[in-house]
Amino acid sequence: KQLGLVGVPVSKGQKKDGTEKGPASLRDGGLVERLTDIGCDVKDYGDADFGEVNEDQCYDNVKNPRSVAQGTLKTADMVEQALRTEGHCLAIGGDHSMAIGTIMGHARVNPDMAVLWIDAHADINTPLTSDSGNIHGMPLSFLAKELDQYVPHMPGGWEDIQACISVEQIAWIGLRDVDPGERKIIEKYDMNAFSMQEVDRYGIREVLEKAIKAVDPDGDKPIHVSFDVDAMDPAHTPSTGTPVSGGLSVREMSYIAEEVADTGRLAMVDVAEVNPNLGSKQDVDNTVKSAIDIAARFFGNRRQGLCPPDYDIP
Ligand code: DIR
Ligand code: MN
Ligand code: MN
Ligand code: MN
Repeated sequence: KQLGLVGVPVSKGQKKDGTEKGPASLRDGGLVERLTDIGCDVKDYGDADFGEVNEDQCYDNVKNPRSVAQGTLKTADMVEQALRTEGHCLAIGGDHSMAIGTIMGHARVNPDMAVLWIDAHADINTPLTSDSGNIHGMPLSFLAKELDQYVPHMPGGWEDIQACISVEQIAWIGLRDVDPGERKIIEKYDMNAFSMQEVDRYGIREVLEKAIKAVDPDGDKPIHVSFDVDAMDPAHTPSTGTPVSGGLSVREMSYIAEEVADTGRLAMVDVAEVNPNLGSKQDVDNTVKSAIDIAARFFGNRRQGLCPPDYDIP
């Protein structure tokens, strides 16, 4: 399978330095080799250039709006090119504000995509509902057309960032830290939100089936997975900025990845919020390993094992 790899070294969508080194930590951890070993033909497009914006005052409560917008536009262009050329794309972040650019770029190619947002957090605060002012908690509010009316028009590149998907195209799995404004939005638009309570009630198999049915009822849509590593339990992904206990296990996350891969419709995956500045060396190694393991499962690595087509029993 041909796969474009795009690094999105953004950290200004939240307050902890380090996520800008996420792409390098995943590459150094052997991501490309792992993907190549399972039969992917990986073309590395390098990192989106987030540069430096000199004057980037807050807009209202929103932190670093210009830096994030400018990197977002570059990310969108690279993702669009990778998808048009390779057909599949893996974007490695970077904090989760990366997904504004990846979904924007993806929407230019597949506007009807189904989005599976796998995260402890809903990331659908608007600049006005957000307490933190961190853009990584807001990406879906910029992407969902229905929310345009609630999103103030910010300066510094945001003019060129247009909502490109509908609330109906989004389903969450793994939620366990949702803000009041986010909950209100989920209820108002009757959105497809599967928290850890649903995972406990139905099990991962039924939750995943319901989530996919919700965003892709006829089974014919290209799928975009936006995977925040904090969706998993901090036991497996400790080096992340906003860990929340009680997350998805390795088995639950592996199951999601294998089943989504099995649909044959996976177009793109984001891996967000790996922060190699946080925790011990062991924590960082575990986080990078978990992220690579799951990324590889989305692109064909299976727990049942793989055998190259030309292999014969010696
Ligand atoms: C919180 C935390 N909802 C916020 N969001 C996080 O800042 O808006 N997203 N951590 O990944
Ligand atoms: Mn997130
Ligand atoms: Mn999160
Ligand atoms: Mn607008």
